[in-house]
Amino acid sequence: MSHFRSNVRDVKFTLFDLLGLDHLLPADLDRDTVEAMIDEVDRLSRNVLADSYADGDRNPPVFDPETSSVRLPEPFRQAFRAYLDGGWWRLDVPEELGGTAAPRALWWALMELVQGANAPVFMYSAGPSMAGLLYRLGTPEQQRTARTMIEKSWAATMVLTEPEAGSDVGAGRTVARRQPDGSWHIEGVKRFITSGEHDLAENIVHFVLARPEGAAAGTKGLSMFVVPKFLFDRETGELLDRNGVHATNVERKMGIKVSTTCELTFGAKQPAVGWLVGDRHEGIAQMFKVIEGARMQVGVKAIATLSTGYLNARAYAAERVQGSDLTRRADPSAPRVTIDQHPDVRRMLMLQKCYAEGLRALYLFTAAQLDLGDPALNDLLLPLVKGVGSERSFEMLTLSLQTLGGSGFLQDHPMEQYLRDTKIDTLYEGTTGIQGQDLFFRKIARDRGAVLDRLLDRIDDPELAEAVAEVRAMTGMMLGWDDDARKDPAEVYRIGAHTTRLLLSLGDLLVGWLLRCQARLCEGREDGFARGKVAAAQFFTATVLPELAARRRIMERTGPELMEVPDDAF
Ligand code: ST9
Ligand code: FAD
Repeated sequence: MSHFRSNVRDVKFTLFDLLGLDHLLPADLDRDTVEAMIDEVDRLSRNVLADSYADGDRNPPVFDPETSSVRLPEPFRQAFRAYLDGGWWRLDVPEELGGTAAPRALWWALMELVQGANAPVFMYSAGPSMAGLLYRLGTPEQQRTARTMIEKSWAATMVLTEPEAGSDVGAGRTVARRQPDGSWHIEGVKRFITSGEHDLAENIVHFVLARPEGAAAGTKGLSMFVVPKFLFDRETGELLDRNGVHATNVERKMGIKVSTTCELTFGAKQPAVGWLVGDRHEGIAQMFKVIEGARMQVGVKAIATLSTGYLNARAYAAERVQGSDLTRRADPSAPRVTIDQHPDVRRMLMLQKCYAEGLRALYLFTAAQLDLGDPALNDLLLPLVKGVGSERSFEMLTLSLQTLGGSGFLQDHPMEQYLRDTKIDTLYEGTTGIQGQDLFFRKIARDRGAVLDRLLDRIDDPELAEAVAEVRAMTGMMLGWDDDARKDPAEVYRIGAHTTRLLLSLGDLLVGWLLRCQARLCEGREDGFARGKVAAAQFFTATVLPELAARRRIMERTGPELMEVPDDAF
């Protein structure tokens, strides 16, 4: 039995009934075709992709420091190959490179299924998407390289982090020295690079941030280079010499063990030759095009795992018999019931359902903004998909495990691996702390809340009026502190103490809103799916949204105390 339990019905309901995907399809795609695509990716995910999920955890890749090479386990290789052969990556690639035009919402819906089954398959298969980016940003010669990457199924990485430059990417020390032939030599050590070394493709193209000699400090002085593992003939794509970038370590991790996380050393033994992307020094802006995609990917990964975690918990709770009905708790002769009859278990299940389905609606709504031509709203929502998606999914997966009691702690069930594999989602691609700052300083304060107001104005549900008012009060307060900080810089600490709280609160409001929109579409229907939508919206409105008032009061009472606590008092 596959560990992966998908919720295709909810995916289709959200895409078509909630978001009206029918109206966003290109001429050559109709609803039947899209539904068939979802069904096919679902089949692939539940079977071939899910089959190697546990094996990749128990038998992780083996690193040979002598040759700086990595061997991946065979079952995972099969899953990866099956995914690549399916050609689904074409939906994320420009048509000029053999791609297929498709709505972003459909792409991410399909990638929810892939990632719920085996997220590292998707992570290793970033090559075509990165080739697409190189095609859009690159020189004509780099556009040819992009074609080669696709034709030869080369892999790709995003290379930012260094030992002293994690959240603070601008602290990076890796340097780039220009060569007379127009190429660059990269020197430095990068850390934590996903898919930095493996044997799934004949070549790996690293997209690297490095600082040209003499360039400014900070992120604005960084440029983006493509640095291949093997040099190649730019006309034919034929592999030439090994380039001077080598994996010098592969980390041992808590989860996503089959995904290699590498230290990459550039230019230690021989030059690591690279080319400036687009022949323009716009590295951080170029890399953020990748980061935006990867933040979406990470949020969807977490939400996908919560969904399968919840569905596994629900199935277990419907079968596990323990205890009697609460009304007969003092009667030892009362019949034993399945645990899903206990109010406390129902509380856990309903909360998981609310977040799993509400966050699915949130990421699909976010993706659909690109299809609808509203990139500013997509920008505002991205830190929520990544930050709230990962935090709430991890939190809710602890309830999925809890639902199984002691059995949840065992490797007989996927829950413990889900939890270990999902923890990373609150960390990489910008920690939750960074997402909160991105949301407030970049996405709200810069336009004085204009895009946020536009979104909040759409929430015209009277049942949510109070929750909307709480969020408006929170952002109003923080914008006020932002103004005050112009005179007294220390006022910004008050903002910094609440950016994560705002992130989670706005996330809860949007989850509540989307659940209620779904429920409205189901009113009057008697089937279980529809009743579930109505029940979820009621439960979330009644039990989660009232917390926003307390959070707003906490903010109001914030003074400078936290920063005044002496360091040795912690
Ligand atoms: C990582 C990978 O963790 C983990 C998972 C890998 C999975 C597989 C890999 C491949 C998957 C790929 C799939 C999709 C592929 C798609 C490809 C193609 C489409 N939005 O505020 P400032 C820019 S990787 C847009 O002053 P600081 C902007 O240009 C490691 N742009 O920042 C801005 O200039 P301006 C991930 C943004 O104080 C400039 O940056 N590491 C945004 O200098 C400077 O901005 C991290 O994520 C934005 N939201 O630096 C680092 N924000 O203002 C986290 C900034 O003029 N740290 N820019 O427009 C941060 O994000 C920091 O806040 C910082 C601060 C570095 C930006
Ligand atoms: P730090 O930046 O040291 O953060 C530590 C804590 O301090 C966090 O809680 C953070 O929120 C907080 N913090 C830091 N700065 C601030 C601030 N200014 N304000 C408030 N709080 C702050 N990187 C790549 O380039 N490519 C990859 O492919 C890649 N893959 C990864 C895979 C794995 C498994 C891991 C673990 C990491 C990967 N990373 C990758 C790196 C990842 O993006 C960083 O780990 C992440 O950005 C955080 O940096 P850090 O670990 O140095 O933590």
